[in-house]
Amino acid sequence: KGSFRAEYAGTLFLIPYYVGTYAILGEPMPPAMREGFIRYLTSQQHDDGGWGLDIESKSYVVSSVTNYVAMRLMGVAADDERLVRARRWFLPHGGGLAASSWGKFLLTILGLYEYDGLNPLLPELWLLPEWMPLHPSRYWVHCRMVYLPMSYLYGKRFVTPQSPLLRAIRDELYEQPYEQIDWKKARHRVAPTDSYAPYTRTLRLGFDAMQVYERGHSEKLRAKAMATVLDHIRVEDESSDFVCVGPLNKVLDAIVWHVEDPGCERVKKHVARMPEYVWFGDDGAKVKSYNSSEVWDTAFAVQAIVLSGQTAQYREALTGAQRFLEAEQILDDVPDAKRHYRDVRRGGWGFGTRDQGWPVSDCTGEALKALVLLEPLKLPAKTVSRERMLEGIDLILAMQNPDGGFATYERTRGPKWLELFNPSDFFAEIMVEYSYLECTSSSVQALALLRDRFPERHEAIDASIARAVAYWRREQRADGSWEGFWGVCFTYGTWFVLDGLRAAGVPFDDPAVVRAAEFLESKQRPDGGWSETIESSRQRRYVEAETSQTVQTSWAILGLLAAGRASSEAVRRGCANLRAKQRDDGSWEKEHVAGVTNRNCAIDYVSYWSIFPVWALAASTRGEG
Ligand code: LAN
Repeated sequence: KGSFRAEYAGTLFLIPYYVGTYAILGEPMPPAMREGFIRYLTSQQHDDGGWGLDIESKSYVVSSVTNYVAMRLMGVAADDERLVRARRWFLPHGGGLAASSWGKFLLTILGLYEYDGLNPLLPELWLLPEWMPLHPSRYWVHCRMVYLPMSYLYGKRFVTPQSPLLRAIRDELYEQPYEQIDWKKARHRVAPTDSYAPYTRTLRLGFDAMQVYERGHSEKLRAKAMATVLDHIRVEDESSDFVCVGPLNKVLDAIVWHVEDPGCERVKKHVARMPEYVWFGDDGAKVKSYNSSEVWDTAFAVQAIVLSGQTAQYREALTGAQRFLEAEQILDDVPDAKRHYRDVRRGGWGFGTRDQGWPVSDCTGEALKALVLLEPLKLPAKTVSRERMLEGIDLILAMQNPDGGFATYERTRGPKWLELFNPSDFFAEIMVEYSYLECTSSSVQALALLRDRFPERHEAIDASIARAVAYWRREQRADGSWEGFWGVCFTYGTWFVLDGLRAAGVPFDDPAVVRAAEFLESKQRPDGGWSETIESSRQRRYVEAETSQTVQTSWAILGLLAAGRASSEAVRRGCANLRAKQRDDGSWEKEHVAGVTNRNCAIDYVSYWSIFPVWALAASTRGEG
């Protein structure tokens, strides 16, 4: 393909959904996957017997109970030492009754928990008038697309036929006999370990009201809602070639079609693309939180290599990268887009591959940047035409929020207070799109880079950049930093915004830039490195790891370069730190995860340990960023 392909993993709550889906569909799991999942889960089990939400978190009831079920479904015996230890941890923590909601849902469709113990997930929400903030079309796509098939399965009260194995597992998940459980009491119950974003009173009241509705709901309305939901599922599946926006809605959609028509063509198409989400590594197999990270990784790798000046040596790799990026631009729109609440997608790039079909503002920006950087090399590969570049620019321009920032997939469609209804337990800020500092930076950088080519867009681009700069100024914190959302954390955010400000032409002596550079310098450690862990994102304050971290050190250097401090002592010492840590084969050791999602869940971008130190060293040698 020509892409840079790297591991992309980190979460520990997705394997059970995969294993459970194979079981529900009655599809045999590929043996290598089964063996790999077991090996990986074994390596990730904590000493206390539990599993974390992700590879850097303490034990969560949700992951412990559902990974336990996954191990059982894959053939591990209940008296296996690993599973005995797991039960010893999760039973006193409440077992299935205290798992967070996405875990309870999986247990329910497997027949290991009762619908009476779930809060309602009403398909009828889709029939609300569209102007209402609670209408699901206003939610963030990841939230919207997960609850879409969940509401269908809830509406059907779907439970997979029970087997002796499932019956046995059921009795292993609770301290009390299954028949004696008071399900209604478990509805709002979540273990403190799992409750990063606790249910608000508003949400509990909302759920209780929906419960009342559910008792007397009209079957006619339900049927209409189910048909609407199914139609949105169909369009998501077809317009993403059955890849879907993420792994969870992909497998849930597969189950929906199985319920509609077991063994039908759509189920087969889903199953055929399930392995795409699985990464096979030395430590076993894991479910990635995206089908691929190739556009993102490739765009970054290109920028690092081109800056290093070693373009002759890596001509072949760069040619492949150009071919790949050209081929991955999305060139069509979703049919009947408006009716399915889809924006224009033509001209954009997604995070992974084109067929997934969901452009992201910053992925579009980084892909355009990389392609522009490659142009002078005159590589023997196709590149995007002027018209297609303009489509990319227009897509970015159309994605800007009224506050001047850029969100991920769509402009913000709902009010912030919808967050009061966040039912996910372990994610914060999941309900609607927000403006993100980082997405804004990549978007602005692409606009600035391409401005001169498109006189017909000068006015629009200049206005857009000015609004973005105003947004960044408002978001700067008192200590001079910016808080990142998709990477760990203040280092990530500060680097991105400084790069964006430079692209926007804000001078180095601008007070915002000076304060940010001083912030970064103040956080440099005695060994010349920088350090942050995901606790920064979780606790929303700067938390350092025990040692300097290669990726944060690289970002801090890049930030300082973007602030005009190429010849500073801080940059010199930072680079010395990176050089000292480079291994003989040229690589850097992997350390703490550098990526995060929704403030709480670690996302492991493994390419970052090769891309960013090279980028930082290359840029500092040239005095750039
Ligand atoms: C991603 C991965 C890429 C990421 C960047 C492009 C890096 C970012 O700048 C914008 C947001 C985006 C596209 C993003 C959004 C949230 C995702 C999809 C993730 C962090 C990967 C996993 C996360 C998802 C919500 C995790 C929860 C799992 C589900 C199955 C819903």
